[in-house]
Amino acid sequence: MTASPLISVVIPTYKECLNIPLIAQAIRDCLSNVHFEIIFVDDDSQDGSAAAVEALQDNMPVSIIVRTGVRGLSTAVIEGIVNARGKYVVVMDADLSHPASAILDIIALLQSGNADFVIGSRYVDGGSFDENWGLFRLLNSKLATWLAMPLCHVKDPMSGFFAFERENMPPIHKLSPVGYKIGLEILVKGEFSQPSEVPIHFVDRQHGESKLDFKEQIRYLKHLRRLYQYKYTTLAEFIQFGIVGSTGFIVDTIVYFSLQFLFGLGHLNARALSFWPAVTWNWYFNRVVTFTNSDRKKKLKQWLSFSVTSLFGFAVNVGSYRLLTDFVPFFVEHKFMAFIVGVALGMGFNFMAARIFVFKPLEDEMIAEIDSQKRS
Ligand SMILES: Nc1nc2c(ncn2[C@@H]2O[C@H](COP(=O)(O)OP(=O)(O)O)[C@@H](O)[C@H]2O)c(=O)[nH]1
Ligand SMILES: [Mg+2]
Repeated sequence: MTASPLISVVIPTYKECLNIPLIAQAIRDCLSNVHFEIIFVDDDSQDGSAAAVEALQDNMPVSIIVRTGVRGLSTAVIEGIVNARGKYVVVMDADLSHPASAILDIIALLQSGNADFVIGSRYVDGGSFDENWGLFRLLNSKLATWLAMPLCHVKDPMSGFFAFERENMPPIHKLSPVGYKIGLEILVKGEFSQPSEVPIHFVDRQHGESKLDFKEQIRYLKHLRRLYQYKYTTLAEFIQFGIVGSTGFIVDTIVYFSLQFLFGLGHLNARALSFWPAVTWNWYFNRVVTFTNSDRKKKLKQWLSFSVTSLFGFAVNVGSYRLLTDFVPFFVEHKFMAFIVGVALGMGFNFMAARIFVFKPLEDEMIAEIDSQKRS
């Protein structure tokens, strides 16, 4: 086996046979003095991509992995990285949108020790993209970028052009990319502390079609949710718990009034009964939305323990209201403030009890496994 290359360029491809020789040649021209390899990872395009790579093999160190029966940019990139041998891995698109001429700048930045993850970026000073981006495409890209900002401190986290030292690749079992943005996934889960960006001019593709469609954008939102859940677990859960709780409050209110006005129940009975549909609603949506990364307990048992903790939470809510309005002069005057404090305390109690007793968190490995089962 020959010595390991300095740089492995990983290129996911799907129906890019026209672009393959062009991108390979561009990389070779730019890396003429460097030991490199190019790994194409193709999802069985059947358009002559494999033959196009073979035709190049006499002239340069290129290889192609053809995956059959699977599709997906992110998993293709992971597969390429797993098979890479270089000290540094560069991931880029095949469609010539990413300039090969930036690779050496990117590697130099990694070698300087001033960065541990480098992005070829459209949005830093000196970066740009083709003029003909319509307003919608621009807004779309900006919004998507903006949503990812709190996860990582870079201007172009959506870029598909990025590089890092191969030994810093996060463990595969931690990765659960649901869509296109494998760079963002690696950046967040690899816990890189010095991400940095090199400006590039992003060129629109000349050959072939973009595979980024509306479905991919929805997947991106799901992916973001998971990354937030990963990075800011408790805060993300608390916010979702709050949203679920507010919708549960609406259910509670509707049932409370319906029982009285449609079924003629007294207000105390209505109050006691409306608690149950509301608590069931909250349990269900906390199970499928808020605490998706939790122990998959049997439904009935979990519903019961959720109901019990919610009853305690309700007691905390009403009990604190009672205490404040009986004993604290400020709240005697401002009863609605006591009501708010009671709701907040009850919700805080409910959240902690739900987290600790009802929806126990799973290990990262288990979460990744469940994600991959869902995907397959
Ligand atoms: N292996 C593989 N590559 C893909 C897949 N989807 C897209 N790609 C490649 O990933 C890169 C980026 O895709 P592209 O369609 O250009 O997305 P865009 O640049 O966001 O419009 C290109 O090199 C594509 O050929 C896929 O399902 N599998
Ligand atoms: Mg592209």
